[in-house]
Amino acid sequence: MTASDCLFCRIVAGEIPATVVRETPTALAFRDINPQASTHVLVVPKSHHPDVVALAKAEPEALAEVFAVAGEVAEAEGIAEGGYRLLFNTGADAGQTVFHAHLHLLGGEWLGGLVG
Ligand code: IU
Repeated sequence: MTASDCLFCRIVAGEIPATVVRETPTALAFRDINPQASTHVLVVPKSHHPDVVALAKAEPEALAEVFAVAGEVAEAEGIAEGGYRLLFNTGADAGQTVFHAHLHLLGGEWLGGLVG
């Protein structure tokens, strides 16, 4: 499933350039163009789902693959031991701007506490 007007579908299709750091048959990891930490990588399922909940319902195995790829990227980036943050913005109030599910992998520095 792809959407011709979806930015991340177009990156997956190779129509828009991105700095790809890992690829599997169902997922793609590439560097965020506006990094919010020393390491900021986005991991997306290759198929189009507007957010992570839709992805979980339609293709739970692809969601598991997204997390597995994030772990592999963290290892490759050398941040696995220090720790990192994985998050999905879901919906406009959370700041989601690209409506193709994507996992943010952030790390390489102290990120602060998210709550409390
Ligand atoms: P959000 O969770 O939807 O807010 O995250 C979208 C991210 O996509 C955001 O961090 C952007 O910097 C990033 N991004 C990108 O990596 N490449 C692009 O061409 C565009 C946005 I547009």
